[in-house]
Amino acid sequence: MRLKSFYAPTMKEAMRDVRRALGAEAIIVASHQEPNGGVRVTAALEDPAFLRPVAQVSAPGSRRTEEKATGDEVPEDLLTATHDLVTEALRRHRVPESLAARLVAALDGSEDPNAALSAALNRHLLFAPTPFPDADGKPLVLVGPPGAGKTLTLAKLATRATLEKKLVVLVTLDTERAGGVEQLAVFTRLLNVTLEVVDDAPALRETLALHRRKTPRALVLVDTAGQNPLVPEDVVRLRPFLEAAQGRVALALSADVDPETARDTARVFQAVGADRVLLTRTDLTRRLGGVLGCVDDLGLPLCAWTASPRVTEPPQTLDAGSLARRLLADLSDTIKKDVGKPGAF
Ligand SMILES: Nc1nc2c(ncn2[C@@H]2O[C@H](COP(=O)(O)OP(=O)(O)OP(=O)(O)O)[C@@H](O)[C@H]2O)c(=O)[nH]1
Ligand SMILES: [Mg+2]
Repeated sequence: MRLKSFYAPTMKEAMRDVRRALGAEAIIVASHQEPNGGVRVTAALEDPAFLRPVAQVSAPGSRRTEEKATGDEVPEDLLTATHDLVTEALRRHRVPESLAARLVAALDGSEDPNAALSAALNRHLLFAPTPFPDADGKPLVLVGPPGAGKTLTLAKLATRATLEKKLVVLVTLDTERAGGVEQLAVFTRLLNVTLEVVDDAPALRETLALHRRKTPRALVLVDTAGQNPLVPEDVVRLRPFLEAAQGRVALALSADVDPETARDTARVFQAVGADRVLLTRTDLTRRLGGVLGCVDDLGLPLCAWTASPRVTEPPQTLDAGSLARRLLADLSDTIKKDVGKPGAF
């Protein structure tokens, strides 16, 4: 995607210039009232050919963008446009001001907004390798509040691994809640995967040791009962299980919770050993700012995300590049609906 800013005394004239220079396909990315009373419109086009020299579009005397032939030099207005686009994307996602300001300040001047935002995210947020167990042979334990998506995420991982003809062992500690075991049993029956139901930490240790001996190459996925983060004594009950598992402990954090709830939740689970965040339910919100502010505050790395209730759609790696693409893609999706309605900005 290429970006360009246009200045004109009125919105109508700026839009006319955009259409003249970039054609009807242009996507309006942002518009701002300038302090001098003019208007600045940032527009984008998927086709990089729009930087071809075109006829003069500025009226004499107005502060408008001059079109520029393609060349090595990055046009000044493209840099401004990247800055505008990222700022707008972060604003729409309600990224907390302090994090947004640091990200914008870290934009490296790349004319590609994805690359620029990705570099800035890499600088200011932490990303861990996915805890998918085939990465290092350790079990993956998912912890989190009720309904965060732990069981579905593990079922997704088991489904993908089974399709790849890998051996999978699912262990559930969710024995108290009515239907907790049955929910996983349905998946494991369908997938023909071993399900171990474990009540206490010594049993977990023995079960895992047994599988390490019997099926050392199996992916071991451990589901836990949802714990209320507002009752820290409940969350602390996880500790002996996590010590027994000696695995990777990821917090399943639902992206569609408010920022304070995300922070309260992550803090409590981090205290018992969760060392990375797997974002769930990301398709249920347009605002990732709350969870991004939370991982920023707590210094917790992000590792993966889910974006579908379907068990056949596996979690994806969440790194700076994929996060930048999501933040900016959401912007262009909403903007496409608003094209031709500059007042919407
Ligand atoms: N749309 C969507 N729904 C999801 C996603 N992840 C989980 N869900 C839904 O969220 C609900 C809760 O998911 P579960 O996997 O049962 O959550 P849990 O963390 O195991 O919950 P407890 O066992 O009660 O602690 C279910 O309706 C899932 O289908 C996701 O990425 N997108
Ligand atoms: Mg569950």
